[in-house]
Amino acid sequence: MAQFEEVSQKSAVHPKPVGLVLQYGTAGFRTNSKQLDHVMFRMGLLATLRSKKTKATIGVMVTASHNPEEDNGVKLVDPMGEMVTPAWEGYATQLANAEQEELLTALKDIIERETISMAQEASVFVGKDTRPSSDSLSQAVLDGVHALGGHSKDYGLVTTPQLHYMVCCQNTQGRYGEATVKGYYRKLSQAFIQLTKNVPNRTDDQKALLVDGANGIGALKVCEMETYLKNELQLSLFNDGSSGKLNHLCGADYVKVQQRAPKGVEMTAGERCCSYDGDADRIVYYYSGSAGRFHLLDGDKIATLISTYLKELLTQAGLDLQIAVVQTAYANGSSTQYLEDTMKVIVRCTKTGVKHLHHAAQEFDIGVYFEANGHGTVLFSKAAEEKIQKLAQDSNTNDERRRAALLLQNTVNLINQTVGDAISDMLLIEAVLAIRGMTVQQWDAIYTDLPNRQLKVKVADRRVIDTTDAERRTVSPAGLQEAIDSRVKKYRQARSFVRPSGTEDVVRVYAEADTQESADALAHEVSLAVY
Ligand code: NG1
Ligand code: ZN
Repeated sequence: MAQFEEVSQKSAVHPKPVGLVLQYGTAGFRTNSKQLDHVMFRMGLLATLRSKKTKATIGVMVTASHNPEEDNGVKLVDPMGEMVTPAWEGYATQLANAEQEELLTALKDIIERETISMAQEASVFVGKDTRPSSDSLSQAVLDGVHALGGHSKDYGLVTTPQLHYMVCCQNTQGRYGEATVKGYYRKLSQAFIQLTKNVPNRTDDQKALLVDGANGIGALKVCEMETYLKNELQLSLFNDGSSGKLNHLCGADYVKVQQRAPKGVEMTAGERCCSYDGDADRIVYYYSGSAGRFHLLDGDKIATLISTYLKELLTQAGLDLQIAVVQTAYANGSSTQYLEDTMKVIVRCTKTGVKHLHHAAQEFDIGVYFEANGHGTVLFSKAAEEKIQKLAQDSNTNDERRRAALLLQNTVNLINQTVGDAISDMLLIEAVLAIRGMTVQQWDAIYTDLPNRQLKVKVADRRVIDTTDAERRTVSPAGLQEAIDSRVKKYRQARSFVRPSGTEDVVRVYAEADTQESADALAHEVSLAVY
């Protein structure tokens, strides 16, 4: 077929280095950008097949998120803006690893297994982050799409959540919003302005927020959005990409893992600050307390703030909707305890990786999910959205209930339900703080984090570690879990686990305990047990 001839010809321009094997992991393919040209071309092919199969628009995002600037990566986005299914992750791995002469066979194998009609039209949206390598790599994706006769729309520089949003808008015929970057700004800023407009006496200080853009795409996009916010939020942007290197000594991952302020942010005591990661799908907050002590408000604190706010509104609105918070093993023990014991909300723990959290959150009327690293969002079931909307429009209801329903309605509009979104989350957090009249210190004081430490350990083969119970325990190699247990026993309020990373060639170690010294010592001892 002519189509396959074109694939053959074009794939020769994007050759695969012989013997190179890559895995579609937690966040798609991710490695040094020099190894990715063939993968990008092939993901263009695969996205086109996925589009034919689903008869919907598929997204391809070129980014390596918080990884160093030299890396890059690619992730496919399914029709409703979610991650692709496990079977297709498998196809992605097969296709990426097929040697040059096996490519057509691998492609035809997928077509056959999925009974794809090649006559079906295909549409693929492509986006990229600000890495120098992203230009040519996104071009390789487009080459792949065109080689199989697919239609493409190149959004160019967008955040990962913006691309997810575009895909969802497109596939819901505009019901979710308009599939343009401007449409995204308009929807979110209108919801934010509606939410904050009746907050009495918001001072300039309360409207001020310091933003660390990680020298990435988020910096660029939040600048574009600022005019839409009509001074209701006054942002001071640092690490805007004009001089510093992407994610270098800055960004959400650096701040979370190092538990310190990013380079380049001039913060004075008590000022609210936040950091995005390299593709703006994560956010963490922080401030400098008395005596310059650094206070971090991570994904767990964000989930707590948002779920407390939503629960209060549901009570005021008299809506009987079930709310749950979904976390991973990395959630601070104090947050889980607070949510379950004080807030009395359902808490679920899933494996690391947004797709797991997202799926678990879909099981509830309202599912708030956040990874401790600041990746998360809120999902509303269709029925929940309808109930909220109905009440908001019901002129017979009393003022308090109606007010709560209107707040809930605008909250729904402010949230990017397709995936964690630093810009949308930031606006939501700012709105919640304003509505509840809370300072960042009061938010921080909701509960006190247990001191914790995260370490990375390089091992010969990280895949020998197998885990269970949402990655909180290891089942192999033999003896490792017992070794961890015996070390944990020595400390108070302690917990520790290890798991192979899905995005880096390392084993991650997490430990928490009653003091920082104990958490550090425990993490260190457990890393030694991993070798
Ligand atoms: P890995 O490398 O599998 O730990 C990291 C994050 C995940 C997720 C992915 C994708 C931690 C401990 N892990 O995964 O939560 O965000 O990257 O970006 O933060
Ligand atoms: Zn990211």
